Amino acid sequence: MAFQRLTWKFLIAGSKGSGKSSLISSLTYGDFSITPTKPLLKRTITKEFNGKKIIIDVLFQEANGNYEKQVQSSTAILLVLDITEEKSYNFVKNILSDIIPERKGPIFIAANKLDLKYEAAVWIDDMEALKSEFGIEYFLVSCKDGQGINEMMNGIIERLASKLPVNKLNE
Ligand SMILES: Nc1nc2c(ncn2[C@@H]2O[C@H](COP(=O)(O)OP(=O)(O)OP(=O)(O)O)[C@@H](O)[C@H]2O)c(=O)[nH]1
Ligand SMILES: [Mg+2]
Repeated sequence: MAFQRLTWKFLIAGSKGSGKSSLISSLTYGDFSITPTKPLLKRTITKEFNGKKIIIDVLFQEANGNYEKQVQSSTAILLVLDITEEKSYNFVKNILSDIIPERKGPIFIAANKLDLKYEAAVWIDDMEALKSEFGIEYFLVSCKDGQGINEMMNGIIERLASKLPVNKLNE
């Protein structure tokens, strides 16, 4: 079968301690407790679309303080918020207000620490409010116990792949 290889870079941004590094580790090592040692970690995903195999190298980069350049060079932005911290929600809301007007590319939200849902300060109604204000899809996840992580990744990949121009898949 013919195949095509693509590279996508995901920028992972969010408030301090929201779980950015943990999410990158969950997605690449399958274990949130391993501290990423490199600035970019890679996970290779193979998918089939319209009878064509595509191999995607997904690079994950944790945002630093001054991430305007990083935003410009990324395929997608994944915003991480800690559902036990209202300020983490506000942080994401502020990023969205800043970058949405300048950016057409896809943005997703990981509402993290779902294992601590009984201590949640942010819940589904808040996430729905963000979704309707900014038109952004969100996923409830826990890096700690792995809930929702694969579903999120599959959802994001499907969404991005559906935007690939069909002629790109037929090259
Ligand atoms: N209970 C729980 N703890 C989590 C989860 N994800 C991350 N943590 C913990 O939250 C803390 C912060 O996680 P990090 O991944 O270091 O967060 P970060 O956003 O990379 O933090 P900075 O790089 O310092 O901004 C650590 O103690 C993690 O173990 C989760 O899903 N559930
Ligand atoms: Mg970190």
